[in-house]
Amino acid sequence: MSAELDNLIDIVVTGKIKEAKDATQKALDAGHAPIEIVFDSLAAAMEIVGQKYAAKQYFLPQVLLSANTLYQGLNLVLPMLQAGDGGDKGTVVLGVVEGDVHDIGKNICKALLTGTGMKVFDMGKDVPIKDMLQKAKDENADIIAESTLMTPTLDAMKQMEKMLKEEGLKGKMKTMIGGGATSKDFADQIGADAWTYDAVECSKVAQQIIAAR
Ligand code: B12
Repeated sequence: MSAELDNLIDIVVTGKIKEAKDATQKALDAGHAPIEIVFDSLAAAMEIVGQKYAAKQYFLPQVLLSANTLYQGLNLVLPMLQAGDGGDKGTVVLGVVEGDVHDIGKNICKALLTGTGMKVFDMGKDVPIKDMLQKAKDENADIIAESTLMTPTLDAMKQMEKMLKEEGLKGKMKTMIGGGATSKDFADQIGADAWTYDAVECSKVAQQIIAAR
């Protein structure tokens, strides 16, 4: 770790929103790679925030402030990761499922998937499954990638598998799921084609799926 990365963690955890962009720039200037800043500072800070929330040291307003602070830095580094924008190495429809607004992880996945040269249609957050499926059909997507961090919204992912089967698309369009509420076991249980723990693995597994087509 370094003083720049540590400083950025502190800024996000304590919600010093006005300082986040400059601190991110300083970390870049000090030679840290964008991916390092994303995982070792920004995502690491959110983990600390999550622990504080779970321990009731932080409440929703602080969590929201930290998330907004994080975005000041993330918006600077994510474009650097998605240099391959508009590529033709496969098509992905990506979104956070209906009922869930947690979109930080999904946005990191988007940047890394785009960086591999895939065309990524980002449906945003709180997206009805039927809209995601419709978009996947319209764009003839190779992969539908769904994110959720909440247990009550897991059912939407199950619904997606059901709808794909009903429409005869299961297997033709591959599903990838991720986000804190998901697991490999859950993916196996609902019949999703892939699950990964983080965004780096997400882009690797997506490439493997496309290569196997
Ligand atoms: C930040 C945050 C918020 C912010 C979100 C801001 C935003 N724009 O995203 C705000 C303040 C809005 C928020 C609101 C709420 N939150 Co909240 N929040 C968090 C917190 C602290 C951090 C989440 C985060 O951003 N992590 C950092 C990112 C980088 O990690 P990530 O999303 O997991 O993504 C990585 C991987 O999972 C993976 N990945 C992610 N998506 C995908 C997709 C695919 C396809 C793949 C392959 C991989 C993949 O790659 C990513 C990068 O490596 C978590 C705590 C925690 N431990 O997660 C709680 C947490 C998720 N929240 C929780 C709750 C309950 C809520 C609220 C319901 C609270 C309330 N009472 O209103 C609301 C939800 C409202 C709604 N309907 O969605 C709970 C969920 C519990 C559960 N299991 O259901 C958690 C776990 C906190 C807790 N311990 O209780 N929250």
